[in-house]
Amino acid sequence: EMGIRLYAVWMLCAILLCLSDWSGAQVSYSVSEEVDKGSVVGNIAKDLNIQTQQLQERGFRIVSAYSKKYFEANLRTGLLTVNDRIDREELCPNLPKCSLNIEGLLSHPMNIYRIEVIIVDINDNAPSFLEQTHVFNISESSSTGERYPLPVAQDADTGSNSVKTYKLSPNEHFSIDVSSGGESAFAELVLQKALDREKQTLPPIVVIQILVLLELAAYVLYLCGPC
Ligand SMILES: [Ca+2]
Ligand SMILES: [Ca+2]
Ligand SMILES: [Ca+2]
Repeated sequence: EMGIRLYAVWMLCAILLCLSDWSGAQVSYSVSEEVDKGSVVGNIAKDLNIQTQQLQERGFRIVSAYSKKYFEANLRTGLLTVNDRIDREELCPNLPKCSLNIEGLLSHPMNIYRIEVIIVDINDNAPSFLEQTHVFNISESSSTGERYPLPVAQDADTGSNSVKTYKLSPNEHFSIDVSSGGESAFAELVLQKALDREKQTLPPIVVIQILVLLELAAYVLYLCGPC
């Protein structure tokens, strides 16, 4: 009975040791998303202080809970390399930060190393509007200074790679007021010159181009009388 109790205490200690080991990664790397297979992430042998000979002899391997094998360890060189496509937008949609957590295992005796790889965003998605055309119904009696919120453009990237600004092609009737706060930017059209439907000088359809992060998206603005 004493033996069982001692064993239980020993197991508890082992579990606690294991858990305390789990609290943080021993090594943290960062790599850009979408890099080629074979790109070097870091030197695990050097950073975990393991001799490359030990990697081979004790059968070092990378394990993770992910369905894809994103990384591979070269037991001869000690280098951790990219093994599969890493798409930040797929892994961490709508999240400002993204990282992959993997473990390195050594046998005889068993050692577990926690490795964190931070995935750095690249600008690989163009901003776009969900709708191709947006119709504003603006009365010709609308006074100057009136504001019309534009739909928000979407961009799967994060931070400075996401929607930053909107631009309007030069026209006499509208200006654009952009407010960019935090992760996204919003824009409003501001009526600068009253619309007069009867005047021949004004075309029935005014095309307004909105530039989103240097990408042009054509918007059509239909003008109508009191509607
Ligand atoms: Ca991507
Ligand atoms: Ca991206
Ligand atoms: Ca982008």
